[in-house]
Amino acid sequence: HSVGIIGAPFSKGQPKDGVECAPNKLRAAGLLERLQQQCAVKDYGNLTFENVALDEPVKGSKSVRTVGSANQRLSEAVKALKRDGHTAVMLGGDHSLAIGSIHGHTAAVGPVSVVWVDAHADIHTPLTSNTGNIHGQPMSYLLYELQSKPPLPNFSWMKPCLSSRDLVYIGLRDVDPEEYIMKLLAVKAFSMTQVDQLGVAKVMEETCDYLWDSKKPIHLSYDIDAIDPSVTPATGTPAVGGLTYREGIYITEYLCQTLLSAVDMVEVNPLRGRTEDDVHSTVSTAVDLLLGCFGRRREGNHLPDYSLP
Ligand code: DIR
Ligand code: MN
Ligand code: MN
Ligand code: MN
Repeated sequence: HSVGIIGAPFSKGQPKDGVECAPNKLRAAGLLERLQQQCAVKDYGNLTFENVALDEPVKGSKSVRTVGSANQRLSEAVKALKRDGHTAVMLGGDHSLAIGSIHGHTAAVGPVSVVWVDAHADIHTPLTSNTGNIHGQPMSYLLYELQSKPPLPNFSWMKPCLSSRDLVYIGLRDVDPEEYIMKLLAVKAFSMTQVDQLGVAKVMEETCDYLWDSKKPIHLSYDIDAIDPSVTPATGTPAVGGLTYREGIYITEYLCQTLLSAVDMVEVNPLRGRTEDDVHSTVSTAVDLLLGCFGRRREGNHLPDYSLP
């Protein structure tokens, strides 16, 4: 199988500059060369996005038209990449891009399951959001059960495409009171408390048991802030008490053996680290997580012994 990479240098789903630099930073860290040692890779390059003038807040949410337009382009790009037969890798950019990525994935292959690895639930609606940042809202745009009405400008191209039954959260620890809607919808969620109770191996076993019933292709949406900020500090909204490097990698190694069909890597912000080391640690962890999704084994990637000389 082969991987198709699309860069989405976009930051308007949140207020901090720098997250748009991540796609090129991840490439500069050798992502493509290292992935090519594991599988075929096609780089689709970076998308360019329209800058919408006069994008006044809508019901308190910021840059709605800009985010809507960017996600329309991303959705088309992911759809085309999936139709070319690749596993999709979307390099963000902020997490509002999951709207277009998951929508485009679904448009190409039909309904998917989503594993959302994040400190945050990102399920605010424009009406409940206290920040107005759309990167805290993408799940509410995607879920059938939360179809937001009235419609938002530049979002008429999309329809909700995900059932709450087909979503699993891992790594939650900074969920706002208004996001209780996930409880009403009975969304499967492994907060850091469950990761502590069960261990990451059991969490992944239960995640895949839960999703396996429907056998849908899996979309992994990986927010780098799921990992503990001692490892990945260069991100816009770090939250203490996160996944260790090893837990984070284990999630990718496990999903690699499933019907993994698309991966988002989002919220890496090279301008948020205090030191070069902060940035390096964050970027190289993001690269390692992507390698883990596509076959990198910590035990080493050995040839089967019958092919040894
Ligand atoms: C925060 C979301 N709850 C908000 N923060 C996120 O703005 O609504 N950080 N998603 O990654
Ligand atoms: Mn997120
Ligand atoms: Mn987050
Ligand atoms: Mn919030």
